[in-house]
Amino acid sequence: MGKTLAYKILEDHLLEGEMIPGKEITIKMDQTLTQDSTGTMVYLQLEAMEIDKVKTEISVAYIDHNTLQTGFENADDHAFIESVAKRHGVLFSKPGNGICHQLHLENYGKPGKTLLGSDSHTPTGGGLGMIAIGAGGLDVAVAMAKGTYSLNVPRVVGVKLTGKLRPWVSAKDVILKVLKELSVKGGVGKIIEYHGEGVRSLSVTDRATITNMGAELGATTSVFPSDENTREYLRCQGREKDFIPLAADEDAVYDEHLEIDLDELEPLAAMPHSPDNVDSIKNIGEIKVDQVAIGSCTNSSYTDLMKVASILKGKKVHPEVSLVISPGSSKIMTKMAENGALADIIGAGARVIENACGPCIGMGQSPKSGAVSLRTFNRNFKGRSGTNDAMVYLVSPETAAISAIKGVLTDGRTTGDTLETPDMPDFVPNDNFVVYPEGCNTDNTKVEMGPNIKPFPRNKKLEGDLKATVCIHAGDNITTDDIMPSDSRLLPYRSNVPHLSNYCFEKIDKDFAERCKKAGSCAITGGDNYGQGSSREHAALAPLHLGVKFVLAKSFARIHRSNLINSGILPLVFVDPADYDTIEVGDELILENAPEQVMALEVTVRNLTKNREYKLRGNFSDLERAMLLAGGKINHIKEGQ
Ligand code: MIC
Ligand code: SF4
Repeated sequence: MGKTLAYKILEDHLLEGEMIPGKEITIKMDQTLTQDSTGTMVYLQLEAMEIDKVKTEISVAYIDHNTLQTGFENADDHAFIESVAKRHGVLFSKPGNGICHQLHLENYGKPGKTLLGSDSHTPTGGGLGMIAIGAGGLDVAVAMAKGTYSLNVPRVVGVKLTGKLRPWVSAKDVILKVLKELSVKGGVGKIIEYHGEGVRSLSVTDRATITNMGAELGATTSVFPSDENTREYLRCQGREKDFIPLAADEDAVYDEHLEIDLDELEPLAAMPHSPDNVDSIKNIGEIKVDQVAIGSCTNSSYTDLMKVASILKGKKVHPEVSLVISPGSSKIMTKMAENGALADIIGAGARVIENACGPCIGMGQSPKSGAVSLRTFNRNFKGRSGTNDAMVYLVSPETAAISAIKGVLTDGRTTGDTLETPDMPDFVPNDNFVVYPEGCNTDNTKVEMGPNIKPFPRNKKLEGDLKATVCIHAGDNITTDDIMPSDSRLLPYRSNVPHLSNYCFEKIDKDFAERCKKAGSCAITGGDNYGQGSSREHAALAPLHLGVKFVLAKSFARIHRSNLINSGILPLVFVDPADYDTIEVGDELILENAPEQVMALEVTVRNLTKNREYKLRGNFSDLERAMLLAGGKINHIKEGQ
């Protein structure tokens, strides 16, 4: 029986366990990446593990999320990360160099390697034929300390691509189509593997756009074969030596199938407020646009921005539109300065901002009240732009640029204009933004700790009965942006969980934190796909600080479920989803003899207020059980030392 590419790479890295879907395996992690907003926790945890050098082939600490530095807090975080990176042999990418995923693709990603990143969009590396997985910070800290990562073996969805994309239709439309078909929870527990002759027509940056937004499917990761396009991409980056060809066997067997004819695809948009709320631009119609934002780890590559520049050249941004562009990396910005494309963009009236995440994570450029904002980003959750009533649509760079000129959402094909895909130039290697840790070690490098950096919260050993008051009864598809909002006001406090926890669930229930403080011991209930989106473990750490003991939901998103377990909070799934409807805020719940129940297949929680009994499942692996009993991952590691 032929093998999928995903399983070939996983088997190549297998240290423990068997490749049986749903079973836990431990794999060797070749590379890790962190970014600043999850990074402070990662490096606090790494320090707590008291290791010397990291065990990976390469680990990189990027600064790209909070680069505004409106107070001392961010600069202190950056200095802290840089100092810990030096102590443990981690490369440090200074702010201004670009967005972690774009930079990792350009400089360090290699076909056939594994990568774990403390950011949900780490699967961008799948565009290069890597198994690249997003995880909570603590998992990444452990991957650095031990060079390993444990996960449940995913099933593999084969997406067969045929045909070739037409002008004005792009990689973003491919992934929007997949999202329309599979939904934001369609990828949970799965790897999305692309194959078929259509793959050949997609560049590595096109592929990276597609694997990047596999995160929005909830998938463990997404992967493309490594072929001549991969070799060409690596050659342009001065790294042809890193190329190896990789593909699934001809007769590979996939667990599920999807087929997309690229010839038939049309420009699409994800409408407010979910990446899977997709329709064609033709059907949505010419809605008036107030803001257009181009960039983010999804669509800020050289080829994306060159297409944008060619659309804008000699034209004028519509008077009622604010167009803002954030390039993916310093290399891309440099090239576009050299070849004149930057002048074309600025000449048209676009605002060019720093090579960073910027508006994608609400760090500036919040649109005006009630605005329609077209973004080439990957998430349009309500309020994420920083403006709660903004209507954010996710579109391709081509659609964004032409709409910025016309002032209305526009299907570029209706303009009759031609649009060529630019060739990739040879980039001149430049590592002036990178600080190498050579010569530094734990003895000669001091940790720089600013006053805003507080210790990360630790749970206690699981003991006795867990009695808890329901402090929020949340709905379906709750995002980690809902649980722990992040914007220019809150991002500076990612290293200060006690402060951050005051804003937990703020956007959907502003009284949550106070209610928890009153209750002392609390529970959360949620619907389907609870905790989708970002990898931020703050969405588990803030509830931990507020006294949350367990979360009962219809189903969980992968990374958040792991983050809860890592924090010693029990994620439990209703056996009968109808039980969810019988719960209200204020109900008193009890999970008797918690340590014994955690070891069983089914858990019983009693609702003392409603006099009901609920059956729930944890589906915990042995390792997860051990972590829950110890009160979280760090405690479990310490016990073993
Ligand atoms: C995001 O896109 O939501 C983020 C900000 O990059 C997060 C990480 C974080 O919350 O710091 C992610 O995707 O994991
Ligand atoms: Fe940064 Fe946005 Fe990508 Fe997250 S999704 S890593 S905030 S650019």
